[in-house]
Amino acid sequence: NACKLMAKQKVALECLSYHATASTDDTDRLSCEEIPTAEHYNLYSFTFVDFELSDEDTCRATMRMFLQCNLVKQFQIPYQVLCRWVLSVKKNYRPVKYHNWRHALNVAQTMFAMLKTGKMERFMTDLEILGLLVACLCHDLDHRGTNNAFQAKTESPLAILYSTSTMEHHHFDQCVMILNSEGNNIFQAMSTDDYRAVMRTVENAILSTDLAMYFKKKDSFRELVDNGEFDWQSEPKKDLLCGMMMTACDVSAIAKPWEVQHKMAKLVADEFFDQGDLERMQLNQQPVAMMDRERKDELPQMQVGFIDVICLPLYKTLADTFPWIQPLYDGCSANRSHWQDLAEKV
Ligand code: 5BB
Ligand code: ZN
Repeated sequence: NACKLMAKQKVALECLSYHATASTDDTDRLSCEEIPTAEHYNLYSFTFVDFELSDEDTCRATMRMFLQCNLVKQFQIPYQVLCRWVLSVKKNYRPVKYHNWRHALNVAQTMFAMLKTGKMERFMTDLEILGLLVACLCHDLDHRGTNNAFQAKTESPLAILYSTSTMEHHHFDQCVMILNSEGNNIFQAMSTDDYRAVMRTVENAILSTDLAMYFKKKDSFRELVDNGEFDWQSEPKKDLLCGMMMTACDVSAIAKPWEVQHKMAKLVADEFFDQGDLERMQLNQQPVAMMDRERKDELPQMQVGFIDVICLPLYKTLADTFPWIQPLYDGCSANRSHWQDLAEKV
């Protein structure tokens, strides 16, 4: 209909006016550099932290994950194209407080650690591993620091275009847009069948990062695990597993060592508070507690709620079938007692 077309035009104009892909200079520089080892960046560990890495190092660490999974050889990804793609993805994150490029890198690194150290790569084909890493790096592209509810309330062009999972559909669109940009298609050497399959994996994985999707699917995942499922190969089961892994990686800041979790939670809170300010100013609305900077004191209690309702149950279910990812459960559980202590002080 006409309204949808106009929204599409508006979104398209926004995209076009934005300089989307990496420069030749940056691409040449990254492609000439030596890539330090996975151990150098602590990539195999669930305690990986990005704080000390330079922007260049975040790109080199990303390159290392693709090399370490042998994806460059396996899918004949031209090295220069991979470099340009990584830089383009980084460039299409906005400098918001939490949902920025560093968050994307952290999510991808947790996926890498789950696959390798968590020994979950045995359940995945190489094509699925490639799709999952790409999805993690792209899953919050062009995030504006505001959530789906905000898009709906402000009737943003994106919300008119996609009434549900608004931002997640946009993140996937941005991912496709980068891949379709000159010199950025890391999937260019693949057969049509592989191309279709990897895009399916990427789309399912990115759309699964809508927390609403997680709530819709978590019970059927728990049921499979309770029935002792060990064969994850059928398409619906694989999609479900990939979706749960994406959520586990997306919220994995909650399982980091306490000092790191404390800092990350402050970034999450600051981004929420900025949205709360926008709601006050633009919509003349009282924000919910989570977005109200006058209610900072309730943050520890909210983190305990977040851990109890979402994180611990998810990590528990996963660790019940995939015991090597227990460190995520343990890290999260340790942070719960820290937040609980702080909550009792107020
Ligand atoms: C989460 C679900 N939401 C729809 C309502 C609020 N809850 S919550 O009560 O579990 C909650 C989660 C409340 C406060 C929170 O952070 C305060 C700093 C959080 C929280 N969410 N805490 C975190 O450390 C992290 Br990580 C997150 C995830 C934030 C991204 C959520 C992305 C959703 C996109 C639609
Ligand atoms: Zn995310």
